Amino acid sequence: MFLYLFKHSRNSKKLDGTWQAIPDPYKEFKDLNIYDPEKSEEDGPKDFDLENGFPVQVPGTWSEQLPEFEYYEGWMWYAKRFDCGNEGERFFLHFGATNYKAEVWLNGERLGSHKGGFTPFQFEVTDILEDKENTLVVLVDNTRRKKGVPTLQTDWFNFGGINRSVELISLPETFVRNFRIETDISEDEVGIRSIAWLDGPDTGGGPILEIPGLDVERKLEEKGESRYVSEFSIPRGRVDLWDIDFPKLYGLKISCGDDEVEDRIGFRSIETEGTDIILNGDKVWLRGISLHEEMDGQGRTLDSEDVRKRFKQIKDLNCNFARLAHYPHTPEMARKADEEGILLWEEIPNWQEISFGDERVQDLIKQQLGELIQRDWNRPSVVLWSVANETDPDDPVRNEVLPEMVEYVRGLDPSRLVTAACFVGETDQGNPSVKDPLKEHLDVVGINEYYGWYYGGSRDMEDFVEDPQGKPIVISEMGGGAKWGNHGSEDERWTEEYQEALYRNQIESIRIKDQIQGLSPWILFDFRTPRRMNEYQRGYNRKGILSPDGKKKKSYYVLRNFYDEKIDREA
Ligand code: GCB
Repeated sequence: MFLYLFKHSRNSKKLDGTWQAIPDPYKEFKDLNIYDPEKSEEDGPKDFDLENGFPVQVPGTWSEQLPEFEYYEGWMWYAKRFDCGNEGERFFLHFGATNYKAEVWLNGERLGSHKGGFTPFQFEVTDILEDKENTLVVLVDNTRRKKGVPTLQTDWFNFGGINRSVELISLPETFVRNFRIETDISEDEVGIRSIAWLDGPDTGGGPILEIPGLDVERKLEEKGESRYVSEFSIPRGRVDLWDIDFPKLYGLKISCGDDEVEDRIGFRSIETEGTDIILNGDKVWLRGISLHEEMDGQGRTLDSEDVRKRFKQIKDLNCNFARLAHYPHTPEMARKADEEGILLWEEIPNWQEISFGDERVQDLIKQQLGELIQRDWNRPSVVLWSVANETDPDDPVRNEVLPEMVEYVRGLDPSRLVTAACFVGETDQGNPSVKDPLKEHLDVVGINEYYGWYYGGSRDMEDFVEDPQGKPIVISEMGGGAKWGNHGSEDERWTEEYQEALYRNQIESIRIKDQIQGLSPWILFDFRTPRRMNEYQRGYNRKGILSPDGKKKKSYYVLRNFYDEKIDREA
């Protein structure tokens, strides 16, 4: 099993800042022959000079920083010089996210490559790293691929670049590679199972887990293959559970020899019971919103202030839930959600026309699921892993592969619920229903429905056929487009009034359905996409209830009032 190197709280040096970037649209340079430190101008003119490329900021996207390369999809060579400047016995280069493919060289040696634009990856560089003047070269390729995840078509902008930080992590020879905390909560006690994985030569002693707020100090016992485990329980009355109204976090430390990691964790249970979703033993209705990871003018590079702004928008809307669509967002989102008491749905870009029959694509799906899950599996806010969005329920290959992915997720993390965003189906009588056979394999069924926008009327969900024996349903998308400031009648598409009426009617139709246990409309704010170019869109999907710069459309208030009422009823 691939094991993500836990990065939070580590001794690391950020390699962010200005890098050199050189576009290579003809894919001329292969295997780093673009970079020849020995070559000088006397050997002839240099057409590509990595010492002197376009200056770009990392983290960041060239699509926003180099106007002449806004829509460019292809190869971009990145280079950065750095001194090590850190003490340590082992060193790793950590990339938060590079879209889509990255191939990496340090001091002329190829470290490897990684596919997938939103998940982290790492290379050990202990034997290659110099104290001074290291040259790091990254070939970033954001070419869309038929056999990629996502595939050729998406409804979001293909921001190319090194979109999250690059860091040099220094570690002792043996270190804690990752850990997972699982909880089992009963009336009398909170059972805690902690697993830690070590990397490096056996130093004799196992890792020690400390949770000072609960007076816990436990030595983990070796279970083979560098895996260490401890199981114990604490009287229920001594533990404050993590909950949406009281997101209690406890400091945690795992140490082993010279290594130590710190985190803040929460104890909570999440399960389903019939058609209900149950958090810490109580039914919870998911008052949610979907969102992309995007900031106007910055692509998908968010700093902590941006994350704070997003959560303010989410909280102001009276949400207790957010769907982080359609790919893994920065890990800071889940850390903030932990603090704010917002439940999260996380997913990978397994979106629409994926080539499910291809084994390499299946491996890519698993790889991205693994990278996301091992990154965020200690976040109490994350309650749902989603395996796919709007894939074809009539494709027999898909119907074999996706259940395997569901099981793969459960194998990696047995403590959370598994979902997928399915297309809404229809009964033979033409009533909305869930027909996707994948529902049998999921814990919670997400359905995307666009009644009143792409088809049907905005009240059609009134006829939704419920299955009292079925599973909880969350409407994972519904909505329609409106340009902020464009006013007219309720019948005129693209007006705020049309969108407002659509929200009102949709909400009236689903609020009376017992099986529907949550809603995350599409979407919090308008986002960039090259597929939407009409006079109201001009490169933006306008289904946001906020404009890209946060101005509220009329639909915003409809949703906020609905959630407000829901809270009142719960109280
Ligand atoms: C969907 C997709 C989402 C699109 C949205 C739309 O069903 O899941 O990625 O952006 O519809 O606006 O059409």
